[in-house]
Amino acid sequence: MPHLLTSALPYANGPLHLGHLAGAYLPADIYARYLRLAGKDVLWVCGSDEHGAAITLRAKKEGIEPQDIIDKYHNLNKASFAALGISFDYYHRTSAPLHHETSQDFFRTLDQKGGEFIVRDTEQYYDPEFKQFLADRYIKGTCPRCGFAEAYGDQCENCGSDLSPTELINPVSVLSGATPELRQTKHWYFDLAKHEDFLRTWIQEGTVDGKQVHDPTTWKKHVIGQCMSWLNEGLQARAITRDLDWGISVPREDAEGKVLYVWFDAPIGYISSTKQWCLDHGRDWKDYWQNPDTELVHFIGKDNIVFHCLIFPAMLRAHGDYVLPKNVPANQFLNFEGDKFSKSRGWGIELHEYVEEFKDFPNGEDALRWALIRNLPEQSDADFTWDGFTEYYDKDLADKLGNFLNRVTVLTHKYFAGATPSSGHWAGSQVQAELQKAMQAMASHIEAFRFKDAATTFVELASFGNTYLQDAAPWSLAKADPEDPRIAKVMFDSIQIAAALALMAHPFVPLVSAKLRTVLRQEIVENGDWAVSRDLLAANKPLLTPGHDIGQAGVLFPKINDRKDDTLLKIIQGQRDKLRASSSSAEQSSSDESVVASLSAEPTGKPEIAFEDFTKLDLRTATILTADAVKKSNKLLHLTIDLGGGQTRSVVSGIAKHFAPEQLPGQPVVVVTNLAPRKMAGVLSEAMILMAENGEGQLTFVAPPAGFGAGWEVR
Ligand code: B3M
Ligand code: ZN
Repeated sequence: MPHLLTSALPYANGPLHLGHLAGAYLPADIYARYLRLAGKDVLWVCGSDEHGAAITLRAKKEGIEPQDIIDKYHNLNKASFAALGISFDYYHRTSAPLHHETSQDFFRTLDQKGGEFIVRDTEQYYDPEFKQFLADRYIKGTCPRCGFAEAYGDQCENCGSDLSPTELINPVSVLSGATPELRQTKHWYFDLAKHEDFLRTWIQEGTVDGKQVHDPTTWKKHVIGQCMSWLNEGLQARAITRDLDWGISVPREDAEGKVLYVWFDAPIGYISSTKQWCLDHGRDWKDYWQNPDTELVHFIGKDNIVFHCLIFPAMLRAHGDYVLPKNVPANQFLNFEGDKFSKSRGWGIELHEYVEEFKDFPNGEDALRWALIRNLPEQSDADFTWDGFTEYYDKDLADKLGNFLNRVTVLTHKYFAGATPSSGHWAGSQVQAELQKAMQAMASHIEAFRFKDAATTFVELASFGNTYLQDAAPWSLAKADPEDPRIAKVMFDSIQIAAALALMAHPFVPLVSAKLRTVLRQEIVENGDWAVSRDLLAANKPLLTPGHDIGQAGVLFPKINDRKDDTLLKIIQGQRDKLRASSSSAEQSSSDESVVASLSAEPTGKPEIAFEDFTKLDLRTATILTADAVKKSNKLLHLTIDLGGGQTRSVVSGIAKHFAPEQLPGQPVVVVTNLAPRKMAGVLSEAMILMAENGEGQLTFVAPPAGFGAGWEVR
C-alpha cells in the first residue's frame, strides 16, 4: 500500500519562518520518517509555488523579473529545509515545463468532459495606464466586512475574509494608485456547487458512491468544522482563470492572454512533483495517484483547508481517475513570543536566519525541531518562546536523553570494558515489556497524527531509563560485591533502552539519532529498522546482543542554563535582544491592554462615547466549533469559533464555571473580532464573546437564534 504524502507548496516569494515549519513540514517529516522506518512504500512530495500575483507584484516593486524572485526563494527555501533535516523525496517547482503540461492536461480533461466549467462574461477592474486587469493582489480597497482599508482583491488580511475585487469599497490599482475602471472580460469558472453533495457525504461520512474511503472520526475536529461551515453556506463556482502574463497559459484558442489561477495549478503541483520523482526513479506515477490502495495525506496549515478538503478533492473527483486524500491533518498557527509572525515588524525568525545564527549551537537543527515538536499547533494555536526552547532542550535532551546515554556508556565501560554483558533474563522482563509498550504507543500516536503525544512517549522512555538505572544503582551493587550478577542484568537492560531511544529519536531529531547510534556502534538508521526492532522484541530477542561493543557518549547536549559556561545562554539572549530591538510591537500591545481594560469595566456609569467609538467595534455572529479546558485554570475555556467564510479563531473565555466544554460546540454567539489578540494562561485569544450576566451571576450567550449563520455583522 503506497503512502503518498504532500506538504503545501510554499510560495517562492519570500523566506519561510518557524511557523511554516511547524505547520506543514515538520509534522510531515516525522510521519514520513516513521513510515520509512516501518518499511512502508512512502513518497513525500513538495516544491515551490511559483505563480500568482504575490510574485509578479514583488518583481515589479523591486524592478526585477519574476524569474529572479522565484529562483532566489526556491533555492533559499529548499536549502533551509535541507539544513533542518526536512526529508522530502522530491522538491519540485511549478515553473517546470512538466508542471505546466500536467496542469494544462488537467484543465483540458475537465473542459472536454463538459459540465465542469462555466464560462462567464464579467466586468472586472482594469488599469488603463498599465493596460492590465486587476485580479487578486493587484487591487486594494476597504474590506466590506471589517472596514480594513488595505484589503486585497482576493482576501482581507485583517479579518481573513475571502473577497472578490468588485466587493472592495473605494478600490485602487496597486500598479498606478488610480481608481480602476470596469471592463468586459471572459473567465472560466469551476462549478464547485455541482460537487456539493459529493463533498458533504465525503467529509461527513467518509464515503464515495456508497463506499467507505476513510474514517471521518480520525479527522481533526477543526478541519471538519471549517469544511462544514463552507458547505453550509453553499458552495459557489470559482474563477480558475486570470488575465495575467505570468502563469500557465489556459490551453484554449479562445483564451489568449489568460493564465490558470494559481490555486488551480498549485495542488496539481503535487502530481507533477510525483511525476518527476517517478521519471527519475523508474516508477509509474499512476501507482501513487491512480491506485485505490494509496493512502494520500495532505499536510497543510489551517488557512489552506478549503483548497485541500473541498476544491482540490472536487477537481480530482471531476477528473475521475484520482484517489482522494485519506486525511488532511491541518495544523493551526504558531505564534512567536505571544504575537503573530511579522516580517515588517521584525517579529519572528526565518529558517535561514536560524540556520545561520545557530550554526555553533550543538545539535542546533534538532534543538529547533524538538522545541517545535513539543509545542506543535495540532489542535489549537501555539506559541514559540525562547524560554520554551531552552526548557525543552535542557530538560528533555540534556537532562533526560543525554544524561541517560552518558551514564549507560560510562558504567558499561567501567564494569564490562564497553561490551554488552551477557544476561539470561531478557524474555518476559519488565524492560522488554516497557520497550514494546513504548514503541507501540509511539507508533499509534504517529499513525493518528498526534505527533506531540508521540514525542512525549519518547521522552517518557528516557525518564524511565533514568529511574530504572537510579533505582537499580549498579554502583552500590558493585561496591558490595563486584561479581553480583544483577550488575550485568541492569547494564544489559539499560543498553537495550538506549538502543530503543536511539531508534525512536529518528523521526523527531534525526541528527541526534544518528549520533546516538554512532555511540552505540550501530549502523545509521535505515528504512525498515523500526520493523526489525519491533520484531526482535516480539521474538524475545534483545536489540543489542551480548558482546556488542559500545562507545563513549560524553556530554551529548551541553546545557543552555549551565552555571559554568554561558556560551549557549548568550546565543539565546542574543535572540531576545534582537527581538526587542527590531520590534515596535511593545508600544502596540500596551495600547491593546487599554482597549481590553476599558471593555471589561463596570457595566454602569461608563462615560458617554461618540457613535464613531461604537462603530470601531467589529461585532459578528459566529458559532462555537470546539471547546476545551485550559490547563491550570478553572475559569477559562479555550474555544475555536467559526466566523463564516472558512475563517476560524481561537478564543479564550472565562466561562468554565458556567458551561461544560461538551455543551458548547454548535452554540451561536456574537463576538468582537477586532480586539488586539492577547494571551491568557498561555493561550492566544483572538476575539471576545459577548455574554449577559444577571443579578445571580448567571451567564448567558448574547446571540442570534441557531441557523442564523456565522460572519454576519452586528450593529
Ligand atoms: N502556496 C499558499 C500558502 O503558502 C500556497 C499553498 C499551495 S498548496 C497546493 O499558504
Ligand atoms: Zn476584512
